[in-house]
Amino acid sequence: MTQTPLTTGNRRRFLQILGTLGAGAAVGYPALRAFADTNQRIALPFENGERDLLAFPQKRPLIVQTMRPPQLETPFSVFNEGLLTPNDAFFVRYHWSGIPTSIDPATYQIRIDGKVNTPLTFTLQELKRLADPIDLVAVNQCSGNSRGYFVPRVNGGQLGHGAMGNARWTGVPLKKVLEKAGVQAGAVQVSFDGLDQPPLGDGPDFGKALDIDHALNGEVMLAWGMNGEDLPLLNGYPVRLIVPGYFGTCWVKHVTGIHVLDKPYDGYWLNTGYRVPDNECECVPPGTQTDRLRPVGQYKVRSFLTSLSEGATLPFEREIVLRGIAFDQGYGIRNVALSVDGGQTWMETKLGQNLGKYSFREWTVAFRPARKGSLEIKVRAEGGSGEIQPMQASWNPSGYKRNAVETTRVNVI
Ligand SMILES: Nc1nc2c(c(=O)[nH]1)N[C@H]1C(S)=C(S)[C@@H](COP(=O)(O)O)O[C@H]1N2
Ligand SMILES: [Mo]
Repeated sequence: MTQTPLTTGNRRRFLQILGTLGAGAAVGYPALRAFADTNQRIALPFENGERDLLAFPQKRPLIVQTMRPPQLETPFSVFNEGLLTPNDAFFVRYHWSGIPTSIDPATYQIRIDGKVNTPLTFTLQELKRLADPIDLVAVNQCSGNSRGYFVPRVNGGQLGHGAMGNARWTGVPLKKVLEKAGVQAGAVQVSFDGLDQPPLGDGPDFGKALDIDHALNGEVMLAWGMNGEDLPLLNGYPVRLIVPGYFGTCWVKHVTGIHVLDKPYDGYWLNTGYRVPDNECECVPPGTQTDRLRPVGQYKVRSFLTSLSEGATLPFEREIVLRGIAFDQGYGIRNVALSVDGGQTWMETKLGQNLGKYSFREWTVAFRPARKGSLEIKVRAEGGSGEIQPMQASWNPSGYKRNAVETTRVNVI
């Protein structure tokens, strides 16, 4: 029986910092352990932003938001290393600590049932042979990415900008699987569930649904490959859903059940969690609430400076190349502008290689600081739909979908 490896490299180099992680034992999963080689800490640029860096199985040291369940954020410097986020640096988000710690690919199965002509069960091998595999580069971003920057502060994981990542996903279109089973007339949605469970069995299991047309659009995928390798366990091994342009919350990991529904799904995680104000700005006056909410849905256009961090120093009159990334919900980036005077004047940047409309797009621009002192660098992207990042951040009670122009303060000496 082959199993996915669950321990990180050479244990002797690592100090075991925690015994059991997750009450996983309650649902039959053994505990997952994290290791760290030093007491590494990192400071996110907002109040109470000090975090540990720990290495979980198959992961380099990542920013720990919570241990049980593992919620790990990518250190922002990783986004300056390349356009694809390495698997061992890719962020991790779970809702329940009952996560699988060992999965046997030989016995793993996906069941498709409900409003279909033929309910089917696929093994991993069968899924891989079902249709010609496709590759798609797409950003996975949590709707709570950057929540720590909300002012006034909101409840929930105080994330920096590292709850996102860009990868090349390999799999088959969900459409092919649905066609094989034969979707019947009257189908309205498709729901998905994965192997993870609430630890005591009494919380709402994590599940998500897509409208039938969305599920059949040929772009939504069941993926087993990530940047040319198997998915890491913590990113959904052996198969996860890829929903290009849509927030990570519906990218269900360790998919085992696909249910074609003749009425809208009524799961907690879709209908109660992950909602924003149902108005044009998806916002409310800071500190207020509203009952009129809708699902977080698709990304908004965003851009980041990755080559300099807050507080960096630049030599006076020496030309440097500034570099960063931008993405939107799948129209592709049209342009990225940069300001070094706090937003008064803007210069065009040069867009780099195009890995596809759902991918991070690189931008670069040469800059020679002509004045000593502090500088406010701002980046503003325009998506292919004409959507431009707002200068001012809006506010919503759950701290979702931040997409305002970000500012990096540096000093010229
Ligand atoms: N099975 C399962 N899938 C899940 C979740 C989960 O808790 N369980 N969390 C979702 C959320 S909210 C996000 S943001 C993404 C994160 O994907 P990652 O952990 O691979 O980065 O997974 C999604 N898929
Ligand atoms: Mo998320």
